[in-house]
Amino acid sequence: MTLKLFYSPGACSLAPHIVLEEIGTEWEPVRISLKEGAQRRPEYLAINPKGRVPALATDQGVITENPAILAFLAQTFPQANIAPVSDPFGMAQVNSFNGFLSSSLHPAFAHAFRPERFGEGEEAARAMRSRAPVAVAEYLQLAEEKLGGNEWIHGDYTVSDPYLFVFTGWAPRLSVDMTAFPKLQSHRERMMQRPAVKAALAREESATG
Ligand SMILES: N[C@@H](CCC(=O)N[C@@H](CS)C(=O)NCC(=O)O)C(=O)O
Repeated sequence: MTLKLFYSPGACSLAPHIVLEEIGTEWEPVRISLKEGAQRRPEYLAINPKGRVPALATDQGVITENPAILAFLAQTFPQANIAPVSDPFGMAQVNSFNGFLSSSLHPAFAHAFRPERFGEGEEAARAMRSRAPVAVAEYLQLAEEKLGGNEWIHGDYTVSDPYLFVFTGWAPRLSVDMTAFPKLQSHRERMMQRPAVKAALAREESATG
């Protein structure tokens, strides 16, 4: 299977980036700089007409949307043990949490990062920027409670953990006080110890990776 991940440093594409490192299969990273607006260039729109990262090119075609990419990787590489792929209820839990991240937590950040997408004018933008950290904190509280006394969000390590890691990394950009979420902070520290996380972050931070 030939796999190509289109990612941008620091974006939500970090989740499948880490997962590909966990799997250890051969794959090709393709950097799409959001800073430079590369996601809106015709050559990338031909890959993902939505103009967003991540996109995963496979032998069968392109997959977009984090929850779909993460489930595909877990199911394609069951030996990597990154989701309970043969347990429908367990898999539903993973997809449910990933759906929550993609449809609630991520858009809460988007209201601060890209307010022009949701309302017109400076007043609307100001209102969204001021409300976004409150919504983010509410959603992080739900994740904090779900984590409970476990090391990983579903007990065992799954694709949900790198996906959550993306957003706990973004929270300080909205001045969300992460000391209010000690379990999520420990989760972040555990994630940072993983060789796959170190490798993905090193690639994203390098000028050429
Ligand atoms: N629902 C999509 C969201 C993807 C998304 O919004 N990606 C952001 C980066 S985190 C992006 O590409 N933004 C570029 C833009 O909005 O122009 C997913 O979960 O994959």
